[in-house]
Amino acid sequence: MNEDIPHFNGNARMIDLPIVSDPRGDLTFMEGGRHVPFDIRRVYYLYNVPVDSERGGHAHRELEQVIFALSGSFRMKIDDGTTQADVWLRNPRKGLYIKNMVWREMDNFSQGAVCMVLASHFYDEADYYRDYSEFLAASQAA
Ligand code: T46
Repeated sequence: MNEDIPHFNGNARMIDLPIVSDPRGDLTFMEGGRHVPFDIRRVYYLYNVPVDSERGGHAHRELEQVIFALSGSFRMKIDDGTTQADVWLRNPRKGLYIKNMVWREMDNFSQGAVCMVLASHFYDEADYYRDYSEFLAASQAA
């Protein structure tokens, strides 16, 4: 069952994926437009991340994403300009859906953590807010 992040009004929520388990191990799958609420245009992953690394520190004008810890764990700090929350990702079948206009920061990577991201658009640097005050002004004007 998918669960809302309190007070995020659908701008962020957890997505639970199916699991098929048998004595050979577990299998999880995701389908664009079904488990993931957009057509998947891009997949990327972060790995070999030093445990003291901090990533993110931006928001997106249009991009929607679902973020998974395929292995290990890390913290996502999310902020839609009004509400802030900390979400720990550590289960490969539970992804964090983040709509556009949500600032995110990532830290507390465990040794060997692998972060996989499904994205609704191709990479476009013009889609990024990398300055928090610019993001905040835009989110409050909306
Ligand atoms: C996000 C978090 C979870 C590309 O060339 N193609 C890509 O698809 C991506 C994602 C990045 N890049 C280039 C752009 C930068 O020169 O790779 C470099 C590092 O990107 P960035 O500093 O944005 O990486 P993170 O880990 O801080 O953020 C990324 C995503 O950009 C972001 O959307 O939500 O992962």
